[in-house]
Amino acid sequence: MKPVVTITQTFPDSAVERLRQSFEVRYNGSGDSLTPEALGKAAGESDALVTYLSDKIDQSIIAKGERLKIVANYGAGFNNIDVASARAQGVWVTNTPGVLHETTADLTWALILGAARQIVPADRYTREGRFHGWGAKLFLGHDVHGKTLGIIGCGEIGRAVARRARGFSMHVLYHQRNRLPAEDEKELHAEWVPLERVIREADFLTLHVPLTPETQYMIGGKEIAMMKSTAYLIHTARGKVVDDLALVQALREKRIAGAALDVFENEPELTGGLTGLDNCIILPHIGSASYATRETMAHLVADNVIDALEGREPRTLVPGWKQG
Ligand code: 8YV
Repeated sequence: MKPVVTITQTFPDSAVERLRQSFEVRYNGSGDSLTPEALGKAAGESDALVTYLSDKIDQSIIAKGERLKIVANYGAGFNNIDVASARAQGVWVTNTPGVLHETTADLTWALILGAARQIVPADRYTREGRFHGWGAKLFLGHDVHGKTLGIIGCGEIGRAVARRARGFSMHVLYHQRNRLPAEDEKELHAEWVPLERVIREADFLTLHVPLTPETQYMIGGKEIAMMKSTAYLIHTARGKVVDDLALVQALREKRIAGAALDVFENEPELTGGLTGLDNCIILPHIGSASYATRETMAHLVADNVIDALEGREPRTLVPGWKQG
């Protein structure tokens, strides 16, 4: 009997086919996530689960995985998985580091530029036939070049965002708990500052921390109140890092210039009031969504599954799996 691999959501064909060569693949290509019941059943019947950020792999699901060897997450973030429970049961947990940071940094920059220059409302205005001639005050925005970019979380994605800032002659401030080595700061032209300073001084404040108990609601009403009134909040990390209700309130009262969000607090549900704001761009969590990157991510997931099911340690175990 071939080992069973369940893929819980849509996945690139080439990676599905690759897994089918050696395993029995149960593939949910419907576009809808599995229900918790279906997920539990799949855990009980599979040797490997390929999961997504929308699959909550908690202790109750892991406990059903009697023959489960690996939960291979299709994404760099893995806050959807109870890693401690998996580890306690000897189930590997992997993610996809090293392959999506440049693509997510590109999207972050699309949001920085899009927010500053009102790309979305200006497009809407034009296509609605409201453009009747050039206007000196039409869609005035803020410059990006020469401004201060504030980065919270300077891992792979934060660093890729910082590197791009050089092309815009920006001053880059960053904050994270562990300061980067001096040579990295030098290469990135980035200056470490305390959290409060990065929030207060940024013209564009961009978030790149993972979601953990420490980072949940790291940006709430108090922090937003510290931001410049001309600043933008750019968010491509995990929804719950920001208190969306506080953000909606601040945007409504125009206490900051705007926001651009690829993620929301209760994804895919939109926080009340968000859609009525014209100073906010909202995207459906597409940070890593380029053809090439999603393909590369999928093959890294497949590598991990193949490693685990052939008895080798998977190549990209999540941080913390080994340390416990
Ligand atoms: C993934 C992401 O596509 O990698 C991440 O952490 O947020 C996205 O790029 C998403 O997690 C799908 O599971």
